[in-house]
Amino acid sequence: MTQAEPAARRGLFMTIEGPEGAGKTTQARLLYDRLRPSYDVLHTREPGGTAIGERIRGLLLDEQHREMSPQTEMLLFAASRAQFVVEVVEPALRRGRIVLSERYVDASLAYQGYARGLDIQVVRNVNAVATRGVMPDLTVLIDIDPAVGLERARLADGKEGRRGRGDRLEQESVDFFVRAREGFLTIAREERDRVRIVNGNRPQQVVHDEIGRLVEQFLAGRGWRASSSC
Ligand code: Z5A
Repeated sequence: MTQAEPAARRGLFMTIEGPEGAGKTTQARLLYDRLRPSYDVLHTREPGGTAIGERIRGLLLDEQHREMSPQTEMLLFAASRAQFVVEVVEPALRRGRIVLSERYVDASLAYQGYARGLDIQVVRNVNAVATRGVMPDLTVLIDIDPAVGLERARLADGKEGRRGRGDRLEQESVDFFVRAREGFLTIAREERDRVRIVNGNRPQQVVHDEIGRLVEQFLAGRGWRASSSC
């Protein structure tokens, strides 16, 4: 008779959020490089490379879709997220991996809820359906003055010719991004155990040192020891 395999420990789900140009991609890469020698980490960002999610993202960001209603926008982000959860997040968590994602439900609460003006509870409910209740164990919110973030993103676009004059969302007014930032800060105040705020208005390495320490303390608190998991 063969003995049953011990069940793999469920992984950990971490997200990085913040306004446009806050440094999410920069910090996610640095954090991934710091963790991966000792942990089995998946670095991803919505829509996570799913074929369906990529098609939806194209619809969402197409600057010609100016007539898109706020409800359509919310539902499309949620639909993309539903596929991301099923194809990317849940399989990795089942395998005991650490999932590090740039953006998730908080982005919809901040942008479609607080900035666009949709009812926050409706956005929560729609996303509860989309994610089947899969929420991050830890969220790092990189906070930054939206004007600084937008300028950084504009300079990055200029250097790399990445996004031309900006996608549909990037063409919103500064007020829109100010409301989104307030939304992120409100979520952080309401969910202090999950969401940790890091000041993104400092040099990259300083921001990284703080995030790295914070995440390592979190992992140790959950019983994840370096090199014990891979
Ligand atoms: N959106 C939504 O409305 N609802 C949703 O549910 C979701 C998203 C998921 C695309 O999101 C749009 O969709 C976005 C939110 C909305 N709307 N807008 N606008 P996205 O996540 O794909 O893209 P993003 O938020 O626009 O990310 P980003 O512009 O790529 O920014 P970032 O990742 O935070 O920053 P970065 O790429 O790491 O850095 C930007 C530049 O700043 C780059 O040149 C860096 O070298 C530089 N940088 C980074 N850190 C620093 C520091 N510390 N100092 C100086 N310079 C720095």
